[in-house]
Parts: sequence; C-alpha cells; structure tokens
Amino acid sequence: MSDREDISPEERMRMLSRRSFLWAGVATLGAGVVWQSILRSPRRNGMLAPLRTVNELNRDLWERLFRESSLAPEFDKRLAGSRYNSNIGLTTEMDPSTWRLKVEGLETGDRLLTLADLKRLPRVEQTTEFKCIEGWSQIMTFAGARMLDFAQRYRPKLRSGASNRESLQVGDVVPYVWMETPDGAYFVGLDTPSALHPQTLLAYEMNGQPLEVKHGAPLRLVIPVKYGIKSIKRIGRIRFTDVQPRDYWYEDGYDWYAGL
Ligand SMILES: Nc1nc2c(c(=O)[nH]1)N[C@H]1C(S)=C(S)[C@@H](COP(=O)(O)O)O[C@H]1N2
Ligand SMILES: [Mo]
Repeated sequence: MSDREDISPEERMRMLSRRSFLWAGVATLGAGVVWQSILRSPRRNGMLAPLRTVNELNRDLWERLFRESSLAPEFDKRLAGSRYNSNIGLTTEMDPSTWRLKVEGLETGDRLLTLADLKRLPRVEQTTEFKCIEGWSQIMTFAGARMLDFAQRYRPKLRSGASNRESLQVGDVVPYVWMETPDGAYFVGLDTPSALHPQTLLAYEMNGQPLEVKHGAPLRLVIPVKYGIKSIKRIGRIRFTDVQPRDYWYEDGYDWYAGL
C-alpha cells in the first residue's frame, strides 16, 4: 500500500480500520490456537498442565508475600456464629476416649498423644473469619493450643545444618507439615511458616462449647491465614516432613498454597 497524496482522510481511516480489523482477527485466531493447545495438554494434579504452571508461579508469589507477622483480623466473639460444610473423613464412629494423635517427624521419633496432652498446652481463644473457597465466610470462635506452642513442646525435625536452639526457630524446621484424618480419607499439606503461624490452632472447642463431631471433634485445625479447605477436621496424624506432602483438594485441581 503506497502513501498516495490523493486519498481522502475518510478513505485513509477506512483503510486503517480494515487493517486493524485484520490484525484483531489474527490475534483472536492466535489466542484460539494457544487456548486449543492448552485444552489438549495433559493434567497435572487435577489441572491442565500449563494452567498448573501458572498456578505454581502464583503460589511462589504468595509465599514470598507471606509475612509471619501479618495477622488475620480478629473479631468480638459476640459476632461469632456457626456454619457447617463437608464431612470427608468424618463418617466412621469416633470414640474420643480411645482417640490418639500420632505425631511423626519429631527430633525424638514418633509420639502418640491424648487430648489431655494437648489440653496441657496453653489454651488460646480466638475469633476469626473462616473463609470457604466456595464463596461463604463465617466468623467463629475457636479455642485450643497454638501449633507454635505444640511445636515448642514436641520439637519437629530441623532442616539439615540447622542447630537446636532453646527457643524454636520456625525457619529451622523442615519445610512442610502434613495432617490426615484417622481413616486417611482427608489430608492437607501445609508450608511450615503457615502451619506454625501464631494464629494457627489445634482446636478442641468452638463458640465456647466442646467441638461437635461434625466440626471435627475431638481435635481440628483452624488456620485463618488459609482458605477453609486447609482447616482439617478430626486430625489423626501430624507429620513434619522434608517433602511436599499430598493434599486432598490440590489433587483435585485446587491451589496447594490456598493462602488468603
Ligand atoms: N476432615 C475434613 N476436614 C475438612 C473438610 C472435610 O470435608 N473433611 N472440609 C473442609 C472445608 S472445605 C471447610 S469449608 C471446613 C468447614 O468446616 P466447618 O464444617 O466446621 O464449617 O472444613 C474443612 N475441613
Ligand atoms: Mo470449604
């Protein structure tokens, strides 16, 4: 196309818009081709592989933004209510008197703890907003032991090279924590800085009452810096580990980190 002097401004405009229309078409086609190839790609942990790659970049970003000192907002406990969601891993009979918490990945080997052992740790009550990935949220009050106090009492394995100090250094602990229900049907993987965040509780009370079965009796996790999927009900096992643990919803295509 030569730049002729005798084209009217109107004709020039029409040519320009025809040209941009063409480019818009090419771009749309290109995006379509890219999208088709994404749709044809294999799945990785329940998500199309290229989308999972972007999801993991996003997770790295969240992890870097996470600050141990940043706290989830707390509320007046008169605002607390209750809401129930799903019950994976809660369907078998539960006798709290025979329930034991298996703890693995400690410096001194494995332990079997009773609810009384957990109640000997300082009792912390906390009113936070529980956020489910399905879109609802609910302010609830929980009481129990801080995971941080738990780890201070039952010392987890340290990363290689880290030295044992009087007060636990979260950065020295192995990078992951895994929890599962006694029947193994529900399980969550956590990064250690979130698992040992000062607001992360091993809760045995909710809204001033002993935890009900449907809310995870005798012991559940409450981790306000994560979406509700990570707040596992009815914990049977806690493991401190070097390898990224399995996670129920991650394997179904959700975000592993699930941070708020
Ligand atoms: N064992 C177990 N824990 C679980 C779940 C589950 O199905 N089984 N659901 C999770 C989800 S998606 C949410 S939103 C919360 C709901 O907790 P609530 O029923 O006490 O409100 O528990 C989480 N912990
Ligand atoms: Mo949820």
